[in-house]
Amino acid sequence: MQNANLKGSIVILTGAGISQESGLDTFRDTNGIWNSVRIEDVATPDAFRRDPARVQAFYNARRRQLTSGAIQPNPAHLALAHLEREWKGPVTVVTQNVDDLHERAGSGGLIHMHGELLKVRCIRCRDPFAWTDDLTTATACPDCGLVGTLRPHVVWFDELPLQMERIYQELEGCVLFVSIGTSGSVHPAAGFVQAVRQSGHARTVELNLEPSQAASLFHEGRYGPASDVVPAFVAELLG
Ligand code: BV8
Repeated sequence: MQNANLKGSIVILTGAGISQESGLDTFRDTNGIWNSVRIEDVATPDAFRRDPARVQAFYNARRRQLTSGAIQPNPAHLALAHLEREWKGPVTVVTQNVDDLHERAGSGGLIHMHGELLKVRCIRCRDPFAWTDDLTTATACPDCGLVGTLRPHVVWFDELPLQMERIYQELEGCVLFVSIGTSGSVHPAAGFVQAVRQSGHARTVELNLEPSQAASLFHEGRYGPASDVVPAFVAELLG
C-alpha cells in the first residue's frame, strides 16, 4: 500500500469480527450467535410480533453483557480512531455492529447501519433514545406512557438499514474502502465493495481472520486477528 500517493476520504466497513477479541461473539463462526438461536425467532419484525418477550430477552442478555464492564474496545477499534485523528481527509466507519466499542475507542465519523444495542425506540411516538437496562413487554414508554411499544433500536432482517443514502455517497467518493471482520454474508453491506468498484478507482482491502465470501472482490486481503492486522495496516497507511 503506497500511502504517499493516497489522498482523500476513507470508508471502513466493520462487522462482528472486529469486536470478537473484545469478548463479543460473532454470528457465523463456530460458537456464533446464529448457531445457538435462529434469526427467525429473535431478529425479524415477525418474531417481535409473535413473541416479543423472547426477542426482548435476547437483546437484554446482549445489552447486559455489553454494559457489564468486561467488554472493552480492542487495539483494532483504537487504531481506527487513531487513523481518523491523523488522516488528512475524512474517515467514515460504517459498522454493522450494534455495540458501542467504536464510540468508546474514540471514533467520531461513525454510522451504525444496523442500529445500536444501547438505544431503544417507541414504535408509536419517538426517536431512538439511550437505554442500558432490560426492556420487557411491561416497560412503559417514558413519553407516551404506552406499554409494550418499546423495541430495541436495532435493524432486524427484512428491515431497511439506516442512513443508506449517506453510506452510498461516502462509498462513491472514497479513495480507499476497507472491510474489517465481516463474513460478507449480509446485504446490503456485503455489496458495498462492488458499489465502490463500480463507482471509481478506489482501492479495496479486506482485513479479516480468514478470506470472506467476498474476498475475490477486493484488490488486496490481509488475514489474521483484527487486533494485529488493523493496527499494522493503519501504521502503514499513516507512513
Ligand atoms: C434489507 C442487527 C430490505 C441485528 C443485523 C440480497 C441477497 C441475499 C439476501 C438479501 C439480499 N438483500 C436482502 C437480503 C436479506 C437479508 C440478508 O442479507 N440475508 C442474508 C443472511 C442471506 N438482509 C436484510 O434483511 C437487510 N434488510 O435488505 O431490507 C428492505 C428494502 C426496503 C424496505 C424494507 C426492507 C437487513 C440486514 C440487517 C440485519 N441485522 N444486525 C443484531 O445484531 O441482532 S445483521 C447480522 O449479520 C449481524 O448483526 C451482523 O451485523 C451482520 C453481519 O455479520 P458479520 O458482522 O459479518 O458477522 P459474521 O459472524 O457473519 O462474520 C464475522 C467475520 O469476522 C467472519 O468472517 C470471521 O472470520 C471474522 N472474524 C472472527 N474473529 C475475528 C475475525 N476477523 C478478525 N479478527 C478476529 N478476531
